[in-house]
Amino acid sequence: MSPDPIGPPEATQVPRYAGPATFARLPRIDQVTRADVAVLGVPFDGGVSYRPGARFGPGHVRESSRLLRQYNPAQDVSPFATQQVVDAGDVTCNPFDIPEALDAVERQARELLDGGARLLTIGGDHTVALPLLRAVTARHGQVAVVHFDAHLDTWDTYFGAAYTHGTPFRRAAEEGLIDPEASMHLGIRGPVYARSDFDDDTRLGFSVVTAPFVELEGVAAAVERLRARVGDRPVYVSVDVDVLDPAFAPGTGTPEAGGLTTRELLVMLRAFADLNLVSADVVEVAPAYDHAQITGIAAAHLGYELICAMAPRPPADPAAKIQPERA
Ligand SMILES: [Mn+2]
Repeated sequence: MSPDPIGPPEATQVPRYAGPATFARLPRIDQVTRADVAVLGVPFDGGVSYRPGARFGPGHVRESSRLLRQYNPAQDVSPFATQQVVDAGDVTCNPFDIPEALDAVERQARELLDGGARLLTIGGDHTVALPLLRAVTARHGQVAVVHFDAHLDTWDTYFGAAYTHGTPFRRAAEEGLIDPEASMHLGIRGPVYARSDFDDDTRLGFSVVTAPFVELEGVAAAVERLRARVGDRPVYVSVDVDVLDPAFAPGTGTPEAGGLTTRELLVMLRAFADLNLVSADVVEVAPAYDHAQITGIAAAHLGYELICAMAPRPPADPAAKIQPERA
Protein backbone atom coordinates (compact mmCIF):
# COMPACT_ATOMS: atom_id res chain seq x y z
CA MET A 1 0.00 0.00 0.00
CA SER A 2 1.56 3.27 -1.10
CA PRO A 3 1.55 6.16 1.34
CA ASP A 4 -0.83 9.06 0.70
CA PRO A 5 0.54 11.55 -1.80
CA ILE A 6 2.40 14.53 -0.37
CA GLY A 7 1.14 17.83 -1.78
CA PRO A 8 2.23 21.44 -1.44
CA PRO A 9 2.56 22.92 2.08
CA GLU A 10 -0.53 24.72 3.43
CA ALA A 11 -0.50 28.28 2.10
CA THR A 12 -1.99 29.42 5.41
CA GLN A 13 1.16 28.12 7.17
CA VAL A 14 3.88 28.78 4.59
CA PRO A 15 3.44 31.84 2.35
CA ARG A 16 3.32 30.96 -1.33
CA TYR A 17 6.11 33.35 -2.17
CA ALA A 18 8.56 31.93 0.41
CA GLY A 19 11.38 29.51 -0.27
CA PRO A 20 12.90 28.14 -3.46
CA ALA A 21 10.37 27.48 -6.23
CA THR A 22 9.31 24.00 -7.23
CA PHE A 23 6.43 23.52 -9.67
CA ALA A 24 3.20 24.37 -7.78
CA ARG A 25 5.26 24.22 -4.52
CA LEU A 26 5.26 20.43 -4.84
CA PRO A 27 7.86 18.26 -3.10
CA ARG A 28 11.13 17.49 -4.83
CA ILE A 29 11.57 13.96 -6.07
CA ASP A 30 14.10 13.17 -3.32
CA GLN A 31 11.52 14.11 -0.67
CA VAL A 32 9.03 11.35 -1.60
CA THR A 33 9.11 7.61 -2.14
CA ARG A 34 7.40 7.48 -5.53
CA ALA A 35 6.39 9.65 -8.48
CA ASP A 36 3.17 9.15 -10.44
CA VAL A 37 3.72 12.39 -12.32
CA ALA A 38 7.17 13.98 -12.58
CA VAL A 39 7.56 17.63 -13.58
CA LEU A 40 10.90 17.75 -15.37
CA GLY A 41 12.71 20.91 -16.45
CA VAL A 42 14.83 21.01 -19.59
CA PRO A 43 16.86 24.23 -19.62
CA PHE A 44 18.06 23.94 -23.21
CA ASP A 45 17.71 26.39 -26.11
CA GLY A 46 20.53 25.36 -28.42
CA GLY A 47 18.02 24.62 -31.19
CA VAL A 48 16.31 28.00 -31.53
CA SER A 49 16.22 29.79 -34.88
CA TYR A 50 15.12 33.28 -33.76
CA ARG A 51 14.97 34.79 -30.25
CA PRO A 52 17.01 32.76 -27.74
CA GLY A 53 16.24 32.42 -24.02
CA ALA A 54 14.03 29.36 -23.47
CA ARG A 55 16.84 27.84 -21.37
CA PHE A 56 15.46 30.04 -18.60
CA GLY A 57 11.93 28.68 -19.12
CA PRO A 58 11.82 25.96 -16.42
CA GLY A 59 12.89 28.32 -13.64
CA HIS A 60 10.45 31.00 -14.79
CA VAL A 61 7.49 28.62 -15.02
CA ARG A 62 8.23 27.26 -11.54
CA GLU A 63 8.41 30.80 -10.16
CA SER A 64 5.12 31.63 -11.94
CA SER A 65 3.38 28.51 -10.57
CA ARG A 66 3.32 29.44 -6.87
CA LEU A 67 -0.34 30.43 -6.94
CA LEU A 68 -1.68 27.12 -8.30
CA ARG A 69 -4.10 25.60 -5.79
CA GLN A 70 -5.04 22.02 -4.95
CA TYR A 71 -8.58 21.70 -6.32
CA ASN A 72 -9.47 22.27 -9.97
CA PRO A 73 -13.22 22.88 -10.32
CA ALA A 74 -13.05 22.84 -14.13
CA GLN A 75 -12.07 19.16 -14.06
CA ASP A 76 -13.54 18.39 -10.60
CA VAL A 77 -10.24 16.92 -9.47
CA SER A 78 -7.59 17.36 -6.75
CA PRO A 79 -4.56 16.39 -8.82
CA PHE A 80 -2.04 16.37 -5.94
CA ALA A 81 -4.24 14.22 -3.66
CA THR A 82 -5.00 11.31 -6.00
CA GLN A 83 -1.50 10.90 -7.45
CA GLN A 84 2.00 11.72 -6.25
CA VAL A 85 3.16 14.69 -8.31
CA VAL A 86 6.77 15.74 -7.82
CA ASP A 87 9.27 18.24 -9.15
CA ALA A 88 12.08 16.17 -10.65
CA GLY A 89 14.42 19.12 -11.15
CA ASP A 90 16.26 19.93 -14.36
CA VAL A 91 18.08 17.79 -16.89
CA THR A 92 21.75 18.75 -17.07
CA CYS A 93 22.04 19.62 -20.75
CA ASN A 94 25.23 20.39 -22.62
CA PRO A 95 24.65 23.89 -24.07
CA PHE A 96 27.30 23.41 -26.77
CA ASP A 97 26.47 19.96 -28.13
CA ILE A 98 22.91 19.34 -29.34
CA PRO A 99 23.08 15.53 -29.79
CA GLU A 100 24.64 15.15 -26.34
CA ALA A 101 21.94 17.37 -24.82
CA LEU A 102 19.20 15.33 -26.51
CA ASP A 103 20.75 12.10 -25.20
CA ALA A 104 20.75 13.53 -21.68
CA VAL A 105 17.04 14.42 -21.96
CA GLU A 106 16.17 10.96 -23.27
CA ARG A 107 18.17 9.24 -20.54
CA GLN A 108 16.56 11.14 -17.68
CA ALA A 109 13.09 10.87 -19.19
CA ARG A 110 13.51 7.09 -19.55
CA GLU A 111 14.61 6.77 -15.94
CA LEU A 112 11.49 8.54 -14.70
CA LEU A 113 9.17 6.64 -17.06
CA ASP A 114 10.76 3.32 -16.06
CA GLY A 115 10.03 4.25 -12.44
CA GLY A 116 6.35 4.40 -13.35
CA ALA A 117 5.92 8.18 -13.71
CA ARG A 118 4.20 10.12 -16.39
CA LEU A 119 6.08 13.23 -17.45
CA LEU A 120 5.16 16.85 -17.63
CA THR A 121 8.27 18.42 -19.11
CA ILE A 122 8.87 22.18 -19.03
CA GLY A 123 11.16 23.49 -21.78
CA GLY A 124 13.44 24.55 -23.14
CA ASP A 125 13.00 24.93 -26.86
CA HIS A 126 10.98 22.51 -28.98
CA THR A 127 14.01 20.45 -29.99
CA VAL A 128 13.53 18.57 -26.71
CA ALA A 129 10.25 17.00 -27.88
CA LEU A 130 12.29 14.55 -29.98
CA PRO A 131 14.22 12.85 -27.14
CA LEU A 132 11.05 12.93 -25.03
CA LEU A 133 9.17 11.08 -27.77
CA ARG A 134 12.04 8.59 -28.06
CA ALA A 135 11.74 7.89 -24.32
CA VAL A 136 7.94 7.74 -24.28
CA THR A 137 7.70 5.39 -27.27
CA ALA A 138 10.35 3.10 -25.74
CA ARG A 139 7.79 2.55 -23.00
CA HIS A 140 4.44 2.83 -24.77
CA GLY A 141 5.22 2.12 -28.42
CA GLN A 142 4.12 4.50 -31.15
CA VAL A 143 2.00 7.38 -29.82
CA ALA A 144 -0.53 9.78 -31.23
CA VAL A 145 1.07 13.20 -31.00
CA VAL A 146 -1.23 16.16 -30.39
CA HIS A 147 0.90 19.20 -31.03
CA PHE A 148 -0.30 22.71 -30.13
CA ASP A 149 1.83 25.29 -31.94
CA ALA A 150 1.74 28.25 -34.30
CA HIS A 151 4.26 26.33 -36.42
CA LEU A 152 4.30 22.89 -38.02
CA ASP A 153 7.80 22.01 -36.71
CA THR A 154 8.10 19.42 -39.48
CA TRP A 155 10.71 21.26 -41.52
CA ASP A 156 13.77 19.33 -42.66
CA THR A 157 16.92 21.32 -41.80
CA TYR A 158 18.12 24.84 -40.95
CA PHE A 159 21.61 25.77 -42.16
CA GLY A 160 22.10 22.06 -42.69
CA ALA A 161 21.22 21.25 -39.08
CA ALA A 162 18.76 18.38 -38.60
CA TYR A 163 18.10 18.78 -34.86
CA THR A 164 16.49 22.17 -34.21
CA HIS A 165 13.30 23.50 -32.70
CA GLY A 166 11.68 23.64 -36.16
CA THR A 167 12.31 19.98 -37.02
CA PRO A 168 11.48 17.65 -34.09
CA PHE A 169 8.27 16.21 -35.55
CA ARG A 170 9.82 15.42 -38.94
CA ARG A 171 12.60 13.52 -37.16
CA ALA A 172 10.03 11.81 -34.92
CA ALA A 173 7.99 10.76 -37.95
CA GLU A 174 11.11 9.47 -39.74
CA GLU A 175 12.03 7.46 -36.64
CA GLY A 176 8.55 5.90 -36.54
CA LEU A 177 7.75 7.41 -33.15
CA ILE A 178 4.42 8.96 -34.10
CA ASP A 179 1.22 7.25 -35.21
CA PRO A 180 0.61 8.67 -38.70
CA GLU A 181 -3.09 7.78 -38.51
CA ALA A 182 -3.69 9.70 -35.30
CA SER A 183 -1.36 12.69 -34.97
CA MET A 184 -2.26 16.33 -35.43
CA HIS A 185 -1.32 19.97 -35.01
CA LEU A 186 -3.65 22.57 -33.48
CA GLY A 187 -3.33 26.34 -33.63
CA ILE A 188 -1.25 26.53 -36.82
CA ARG A 189 -1.18 29.98 -38.40
CA GLY A 190 0.90 32.56 -40.14
CA PRO A 191 3.03 32.49 -43.26
CA VAL A 192 5.19 29.48 -44.11
CA TYR A 193 7.97 28.98 -46.68
CA ALA A 194 5.77 27.39 -49.34
CA ARG A 195 2.40 25.76 -49.82
CA SER A 196 4.22 22.44 -50.20
CA ASP A 197 5.17 22.61 -46.49
CA PHE A 198 1.63 21.43 -45.78
CA ASP A 199 1.90 18.55 -48.28
CA ASP A 200 5.12 17.36 -46.61
CA ASP A 201 3.41 17.63 -43.24
CA THR A 202 0.42 15.54 -44.35
CA ARG A 203 2.75 12.93 -45.78
CA LEU A 204 4.52 12.70 -42.41
CA GLY A 205 1.22 11.79 -40.72
CA PHE A 206 -0.28 14.98 -39.31
CA SER A 207 -3.69 16.52 -39.74
CA VAL A 208 -4.10 20.23 -39.04
CA VAL A 209 -6.60 22.33 -37.11
CA THR A 210 -5.64 25.94 -37.76
CA ALA A 211 -6.09 28.95 -35.49
CA PRO A 212 -8.58 30.46 -37.99
CA PHE A 213 -10.59 27.21 -37.76
CA VAL A 214 -10.84 27.70 -34.00
CA GLU A 215 -12.02 31.29 -34.56
CA LEU A 216 -14.61 30.38 -37.20
CA GLU A 217 -15.86 26.97 -35.98
CA GLY A 218 -15.15 27.27 -32.26
CA VAL A 219 -13.31 25.39 -29.56
CA ALA A 220 -15.90 22.58 -29.33
CA ALA A 221 -15.49 21.77 -33.02
CA ALA A 222 -11.70 21.69 -32.61
CA VAL A 223 -12.01 19.33 -29.63
CA GLU A 224 -14.37 17.12 -31.63
CA ARG A 225 -11.73 16.80 -34.38
CA LEU A 226 -9.09 16.04 -31.78
CA ARG A 227 -11.15 13.24 -30.21
CA ALA A 228 -12.00 11.74 -33.59
CA ARG A 229 -8.34 11.76 -34.64
CA VAL A 230 -6.84 10.34 -31.44
CA GLY A 231 -9.50 7.87 -30.30
CA ASP A 232 -8.29 5.66 -27.45
CA ARG A 233 -4.66 5.49 -28.58
CA PRO A 234 -1.84 6.44 -26.21
CA VAL A 235 -1.41 10.17 -26.75
CA TYR A 236 1.50 12.52 -26.15
CA VAL A 237 0.70 16.23 -25.90
CA SER A 238 3.28 18.82 -26.87
CA VAL A 239 2.40 22.46 -26.21
CA ASP A 240 4.54 25.19 -27.74
CA VAL A 241 3.46 28.26 -25.77
CA ASP A 242 3.58 30.27 -29.02
CA VAL A 243 0.29 28.59 -29.96
CA LEU A 244 -1.10 31.38 -27.76
CA ASP A 245 -1.43 34.85 -29.21
CA PRO A 246 1.48 37.16 -28.32
CA ALA A 247 -1.07 39.06 -26.19
CA PHE A 248 -1.28 35.96 -23.97
CA ALA A 249 2.29 34.73 -24.36
CA PRO A 250 4.75 37.47 -25.27
CA GLY A 251 7.61 35.60 -23.61
CA THR A 252 8.53 33.22 -26.40
CA GLY A 253 11.09 32.95 -29.17
CA THR A 254 9.05 32.83 -32.37
CA PRO A 255 5.82 34.80 -31.83
CA GLU A 256 3.05 34.91 -34.48
CA ALA A 257 -0.02 37.17 -34.44
CA GLY A 258 -3.52 35.71 -34.44
CA GLY A 259 -3.15 32.92 -31.89
CA LEU A 260 -5.39 31.20 -29.35
CA THR A 261 -6.41 32.73 -26.07
CA THR A 262 -5.24 31.06 -22.87
CA ARG A 263 -8.91 30.36 -22.08
CA GLU A 264 -9.43 28.51 -25.38
CA LEU A 265 -6.32 26.40 -24.90
CA LEU A 266 -7.17 25.48 -21.30
CA VAL A 267 -10.58 24.21 -22.44
CA MET A 268 -8.93 22.10 -25.16
CA LEU A 269 -6.45 20.55 -22.72
CA ARG A 270 -9.30 19.43 -20.45
CA ALA A 271 -10.36 17.06 -23.23
CA PHE A 272 -7.38 14.84 -22.37
CA ALA A 273 -8.93 13.89 -19.02
CA ASP A 274 -10.83 11.08 -20.75
CA LEU A 275 -8.21 10.27 -23.38
CA ASN A 276 -5.19 8.02 -22.88
CA LEU A 277 -2.65 10.74 -22.01
CA VAL A 278 0.78 9.18 -21.44
CA SER A 279 2.97 12.28 -21.03
CA ALA A 280 3.18 15.92 -22.09
CA ASP A 281 5.43 18.94 -22.46
CA VAL A 282 5.07 22.72 -22.39
CA VAL A 283 7.95 24.40 -24.20
CA GLU A 284 9.35 27.65 -25.62
CA VAL A 285 8.80 29.94 -22.61
CA ALA A 286 11.51 32.62 -22.91
CA PRO A 287 11.25 34.90 -19.86
CA ALA A 288 13.44 37.72 -21.18
CA TYR A 289 10.50 38.78 -23.39
CA ASP A 290 7.84 38.17 -20.73
CA HIS A 291 6.10 40.88 -18.72
CA ALA A 292 4.52 40.47 -15.29
CA GLN A 293 4.78 36.64 -15.67
CA ILE A 294 2.03 36.68 -18.34
CA THR A 295 3.61 33.80 -20.26
CA GLY A 296 4.91 32.08 -17.14
CA ILE A 297 1.48 32.04 -15.52
CA ALA A 298 -0.12 30.79 -18.73
CA ALA A 299 2.45 27.97 -18.98
CA ALA A 300 1.99 27.08 -15.29
CA HIS A 301 -1.77 26.74 -15.79
CA LEU A 302 -1.34 24.73 -18.99
CA GLY A 303 0.92 22.34 -17.08
CA TYR A 304 -1.53 22.18 -14.19
CA GLU A 305 -4.43 21.37 -16.51
CA LEU A 306 -2.38 18.54 -18.06
CA ILE A 307 -1.48 17.16 -14.61
CA CYS A 308 -5.19 17.27 -13.75
CA ALA A 309 -5.97 15.39 -16.96
CA MET A 310 -3.53 12.67 -15.82
CA ALA A 311 -5.17 12.30 -12.39
CA PRO A 312 -7.01 9.04 -11.72
CA ARG A 313 -10.77 9.52 -11.53
CA PRO A 314 -13.21 7.66 -9.29
CA PRO A 315 -15.35 5.18 -11.31
CA ALA A 316 -17.82 7.16 -13.41
CA ASP A 317 -21.29 7.71 -12.02
CA PRO A 318 -23.51 7.69 -15.13
CA ALA A 319 -26.08 9.87 -13.35
CA ALA A 320 -23.46 12.60 -12.90
CA LYS A 321 -22.43 12.75 -16.53
CA ILE A 322 -23.63 16.27 -17.24
CA GLN A 323 -20.46 18.36 -17.01
CA PRO A 324 -20.63 20.96 -19.76
CA GLU A 325 -17.41 22.65 -18.64
CA ARG A 326 -15.48 19.43 -19.44
CA ALA A 327 -15.84 20.26 -23.17
MN1 LIG B 1 7.33 24.65 -31.79
